[in-house]
Amino acid sequence: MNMLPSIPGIATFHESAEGLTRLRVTSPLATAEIALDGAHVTHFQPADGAPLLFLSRSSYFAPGKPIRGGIPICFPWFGPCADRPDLPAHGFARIRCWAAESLAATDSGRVTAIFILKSDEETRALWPHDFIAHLTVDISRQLKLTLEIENTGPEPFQFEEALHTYFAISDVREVAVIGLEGATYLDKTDSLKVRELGSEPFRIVSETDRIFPANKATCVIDDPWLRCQIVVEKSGSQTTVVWNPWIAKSAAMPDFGDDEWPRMLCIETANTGTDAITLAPGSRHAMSTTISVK
Ligand code: TA6
Repeated sequence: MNMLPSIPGIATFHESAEGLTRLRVTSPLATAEIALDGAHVTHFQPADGAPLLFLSRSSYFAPGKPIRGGIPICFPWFGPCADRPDLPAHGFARIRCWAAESLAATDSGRVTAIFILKSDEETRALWPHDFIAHLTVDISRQLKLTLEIENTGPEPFQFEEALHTYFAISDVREVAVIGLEGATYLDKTDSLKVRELGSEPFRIVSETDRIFPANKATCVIDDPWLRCQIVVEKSGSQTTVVWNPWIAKSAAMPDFGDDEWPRMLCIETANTGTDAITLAPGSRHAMSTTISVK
């Protein structure tokens, strides 16, 4: 249950029929929406621009169910849990209800919301460590998310994380991804084989699920039909993941329309695998992604 007051006309909390609490931002600079479940940004649209985030029309919107689209938070593991395959994919942060800790707006309409998730008995049963997670959502003509993890326990722990952003595009067969030229990647569609991109901007021509380790590059989605470029900058992140399910995988996902795959592309800001973070007791780690249009 949210206890934070709204900012009338700028940032207001709403309870949905399914029991989800959402923060709706309508500022002169942008509109946005964040579900407290998963501290999940489900919508971002800069003023005089198009929505930048994809959201499946078939997505679940129910407590404990991941939302398909927007910016899911993957923590404390990415993908299946290595030693507990029975546990939810991508960790539990995206299926837990976070609390809104603070909300502020400037005179120019820039809105900053901070959400918090603390370890408890339920999380410790899934992952035996104590932590505090903060997600700061900074909304202006651009969108900046910062995920900060603090180790509040007595022992070091290692975690993976991702801001698993689904971008709204015109047609995945027409866009190019700039910034990863020549980069090494692990191909999840082919037993994690290690491959290298060519010198041309990266185009999607089939199911694509690639992990780029030790990669700090800014990525740009060049969308000729929308006549825009979506810029994805990041800090505190060594892994980039690029994903499009294409035809067969889309048909296998109950919370994703069979015909939706052309209109989305995930460019994920992450720390996974060999880039996983080890945190000493009392220390913190922050990872940010900044999304803008040029
Ligand atoms: O980031 C790509 C990926 O790991 C894919 O392998 C696919 O599983 C995708 O995430 C979506 O995962 P989800 O658990 O949300 O269906």
